[in-house]
Amino acid sequence: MILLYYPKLTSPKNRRFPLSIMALAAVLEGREKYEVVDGNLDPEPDKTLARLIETNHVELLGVSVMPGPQMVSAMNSCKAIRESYPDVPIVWGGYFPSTYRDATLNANYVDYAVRGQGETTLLELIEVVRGQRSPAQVAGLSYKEGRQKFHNHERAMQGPDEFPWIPYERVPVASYLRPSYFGKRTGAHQASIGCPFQCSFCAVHEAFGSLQKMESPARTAAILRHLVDNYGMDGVQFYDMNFFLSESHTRELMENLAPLGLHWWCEGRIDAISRYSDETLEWIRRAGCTMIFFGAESGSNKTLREMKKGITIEQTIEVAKRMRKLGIVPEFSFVIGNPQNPEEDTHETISFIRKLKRLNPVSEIIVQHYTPVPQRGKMYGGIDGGIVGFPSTIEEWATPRWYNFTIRVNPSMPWLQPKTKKLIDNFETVVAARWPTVQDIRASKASRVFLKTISAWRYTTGFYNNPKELTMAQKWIRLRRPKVESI
Ligand code: B12
Repeated sequence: MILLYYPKLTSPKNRRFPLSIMALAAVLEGREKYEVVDGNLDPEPDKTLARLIETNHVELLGVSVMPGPQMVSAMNSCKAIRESYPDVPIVWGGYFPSTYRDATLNANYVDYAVRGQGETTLLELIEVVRGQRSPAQVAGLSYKEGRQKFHNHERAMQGPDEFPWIPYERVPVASYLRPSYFGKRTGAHQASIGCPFQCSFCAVHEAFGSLQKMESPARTAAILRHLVDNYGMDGVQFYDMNFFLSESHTRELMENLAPLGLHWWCEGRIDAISRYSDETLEWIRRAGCTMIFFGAESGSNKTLREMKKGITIEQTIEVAKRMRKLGIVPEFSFVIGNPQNPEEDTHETISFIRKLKRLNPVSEIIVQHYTPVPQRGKMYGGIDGGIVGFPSTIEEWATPRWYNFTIRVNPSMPWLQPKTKKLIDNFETVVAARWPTVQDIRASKASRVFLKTISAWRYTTGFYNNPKELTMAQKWIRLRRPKVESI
């Protein structure tokens, strides 16, 4: 039996489909005996894993690991399993091992790391553990022999249509369809893999290279139709890194999605949308698009060039205006704190955000501190070799210093003066209070009005210092800030 494990990374009420292991389940279905264990659903996943190991011949435990909370859960579970069942081979896949392959293999409770796309690599790895293939012959695999580590060459990307559908019947679908701004039963789907761009602050191309392959629009619509008809799904979040690749593909996809009557969220690029015709944008609206997440990143064209972002602030302004006309909420995300001039970058970006808010007040704003990740090319901010090396063990990644770095809340970067960091955080607090996110469906109208009222003077005068009363009010009302879903 093959065990597929998705360690806990969020609270039960925020859980979504564990898409990574569901994609792996799709290629095992009908070929291998397997079980799926999701720590976001199962309150005692370690006990479930132990029970499955004791009652079956488990040939491989496959663990999906995103940096941050999920890495910590994966570390704790795998240590326990290795101690009690030392003969079960353990493989980690997902963004953590793809980005930090050596740290992953340094753990004595991880035997293999799968980098990038996992379906075919997993099938070949099963042959390795059965002694039918050498690990050296598996593209995308990292492994160790004694003290030596081996990182095989990258695996060529396969498009979603080359794999079977996810076997939804193998997971409790209804428990994953959650209430959100987009629907009473919101699901998740990824309609493409990879991203062709090479933004020098983003983790995606380190893991997946710079290529994108799309699912055919007819298949995307058929899968969603299955979820609508059989499980009553009424909203969906598309987790693609880049949902709108070309205008012709977008048109075809929208024509396929429109009859489903879904409300949905996705991530799009500002340059792509700014080039689309009014007619295509109208199709996007008609197909049920409610909100689009855009990486606007900075209020300076110089910084955007340094990030290799491929957009301009003029395009962002254009998109903010077009979204307003169309009635789709744009969610603009910013990565603040260019190491070369963090103060200037922060001031320029704050004033740009204020301009966007004037042009389109419903825009949602996400403010993040620049937190470097390994790059295949040069790192944004000219910091190659300049920041202290990344941790070489999973345990060090789990320490508060590196945990806070990973979740991007408090990355403690040497170039960011405490004064500037405070300004960024205070500004975020004031903006989030002045325009409470529509995505928090629990917040009452009265609490929104209250927050807007008490924060108005700060936003109007630009006095962001020490907004304690807003932090307290937000805590008291338990209002959530806009969530970073994907960048
Ligand atoms: C959905 C998502 C989330 C959801 C998780 C939903 C859930 N199921 O509960 C939420 C919102 C909770 C989340 C949170 C975070 N996320 Co997130 N998230 C994503 C997102 C958008 C999609 C992931 C996904 O489901 N993809 C679909 C599946 C099919 O693809 P996949 O996961 O890559 O899996 C494939 C391979 O990786 C591999 N694979 C994966 N697991 C395994 C296991 C085995 C055994 C094998 C063999 C292969 C394998 O095979 C799979 C099929 O090919 C990605 C961006 C993206 N578009 O990929 C970011 C992303 C993974 N998140 C990221 C980050 C940093 C976070 C956070 C740590 C920080 C943050 N503030 O965003 C938080 C941490 C959680 C927290 N509590 O704060 C980063 C990771 C980058 C990095 N290396 O540092 C990403 C890449 C975004 C980015 N561009 O920076 N996230």
